[in-house]
Amino acid sequence: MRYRTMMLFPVVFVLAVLASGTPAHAQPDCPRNSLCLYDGLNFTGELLILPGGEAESDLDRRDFGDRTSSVFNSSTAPGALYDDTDFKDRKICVFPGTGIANLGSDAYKFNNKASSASAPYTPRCGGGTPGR
Ligand SMILES: [Ca+2]
Repeated sequence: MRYRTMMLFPVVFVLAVLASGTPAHAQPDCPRNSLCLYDGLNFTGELLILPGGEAESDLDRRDFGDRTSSVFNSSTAPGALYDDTDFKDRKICVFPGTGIANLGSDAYKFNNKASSASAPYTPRCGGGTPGR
């Protein structure tokens, strides 16, 4: 077992180097399998992490109500933001491996509006505006 682990290490190392080699559009600071909400544009500012499977029906509880300006989904399942608490009103879907750098853009008009959010692996994102 020990031998096998040592053989895998160089592969993991190479992948890590490749993943960090994207200077043009820096990868958002977001752990794997999470929906990451940022107070600032372009994945900056204060960060709220919702790990896969988690949902928050009232972002005020995490001091993050009406603050989200950008969002990134590092998981393999859709996540979503909602205009109202309890996953109600307008919904912005954030598809796997994508982010929205400016929720205030004309395409979304959703800056500082999210009041609840469902993280990846919740079945709440059947439609809505795709993330990009
Ligand atoms: Ca904000």
